Amino acid sequence: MSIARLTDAERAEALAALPVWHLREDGLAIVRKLKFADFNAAFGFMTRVAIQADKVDHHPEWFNVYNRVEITLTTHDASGLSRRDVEMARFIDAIAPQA
Ligand code: HBI
Repeated sequence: MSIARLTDAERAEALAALPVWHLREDGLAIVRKLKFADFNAAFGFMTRVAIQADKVDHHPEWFNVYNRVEITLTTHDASGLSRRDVEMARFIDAIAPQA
């Protein structure tokens, strides 16, 4: 399914509203690093994200070791960032433990 890549202005606006995410050096993805109480909490979080990802057909690229999770969001079909990444980041921020 084709989806529009965010313009530079849209990307800057989106990032301003996602302060705990940073833009990957190539500008094509956003990244957030999270730390949980333990592995059980981290994997429970990942399970909730996985269910949402499948529901909206938009899947993160992520890394987990013990209580740490690193999430990268990009839209393969847009070869960069799309509104689907912003929507998934907002979902993640809503369920992540508050720092
Ligand atoms: N997930 N992050 C991400 N980016 C995509 O472009 C994407 C996806 N999940 C499924 C999906 N696209 C489908 O629309 C097919 O293109 C695989």
